[in-house]
Amino acid sequence: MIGSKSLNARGLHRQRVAWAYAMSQRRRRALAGRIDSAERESIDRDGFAVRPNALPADLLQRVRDEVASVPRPAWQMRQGQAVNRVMPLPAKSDGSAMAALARYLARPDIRNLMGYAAGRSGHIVGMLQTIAVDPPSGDADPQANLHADTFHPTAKLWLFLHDVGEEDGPFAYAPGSHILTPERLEWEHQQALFATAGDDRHHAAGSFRLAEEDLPSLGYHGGVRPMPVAGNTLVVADTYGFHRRCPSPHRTVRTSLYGVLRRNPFVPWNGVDALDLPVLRNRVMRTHLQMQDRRAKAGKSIVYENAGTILAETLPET
Ligand SMILES: O=C(O)CCC(=O)C(=O)O
Ligand SMILES: [Fe+2]
Repeated sequence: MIGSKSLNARGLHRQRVAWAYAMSQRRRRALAGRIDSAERESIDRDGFAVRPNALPADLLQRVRDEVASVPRPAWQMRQGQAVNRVMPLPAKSDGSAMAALARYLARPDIRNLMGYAAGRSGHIVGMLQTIAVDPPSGDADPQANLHADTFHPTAKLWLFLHDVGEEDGPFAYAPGSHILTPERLEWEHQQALFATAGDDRHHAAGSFRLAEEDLPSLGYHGGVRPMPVAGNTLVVADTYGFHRRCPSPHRTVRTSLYGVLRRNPFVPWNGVDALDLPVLRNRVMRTHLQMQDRRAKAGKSIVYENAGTILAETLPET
């Protein structure tokens, strides 16, 4: 339906975008009093919030030690010269620092902040994520193209475990591009009409790409801001705003606690998420990845390939 040209011509996509945005803004107002006012202003204005020294020092140390020394089940996908590796977090408290990271995502301040950024609170699907980029190993990293993840407010978080410098492929975001301007709405309409015909797979799937120089034509005048960070910095972003990963000019490996909050935007209330139920909580990623293994065994196409039990920062084979 999303790809139906005749419905889109009659304004279906435009309507969906406008309605999802308006409902997200209402749900945000309901959450506004529960988050830090400086972080709220940052999300309202820029579309993201940055919190330094996010983990308590002792937990940070345990997490760093564990990531460097304890192998865990990993899955990965290669996108050109970038390898995106994920490791599910334990669903139950097992005394590990990884289990403590899963609990961190359930903290009310993190849930509310992510809910605010996403325009709807709910269960944050968490994992350890390592991005390894080795420029000679393949084509350009597709995530280095400026894009919006979907057609409505939605949130991601990265808690970077180590410093990420300007030259280390930091996250970058176009400040203010999470705001639905009349120009953006018109652009969404045009994209829906033509995207399915285009040859960019990501674009055709609804994650619309945009050339950096076209930002001003959508009413966004803040450019694209790379976000190099010190280790232990939390970045929460509404990924309806345009963002990308900066290309790494040299080989880089970057590990973070990564969280995704993406919900149906057409429901009036916050919370009420089946994924919060104890039987499902913190199991989404592992279940998804185990299903990938079953598909692989059956010879079906997969996104994430089983990488065995390894250290997060093991360099991928080229
Ligand atoms: O890894 C990054 O810096 C951004 C990747 C991205 O676009 C995403 O995770 O949605
Ligand atoms: Fe993205």
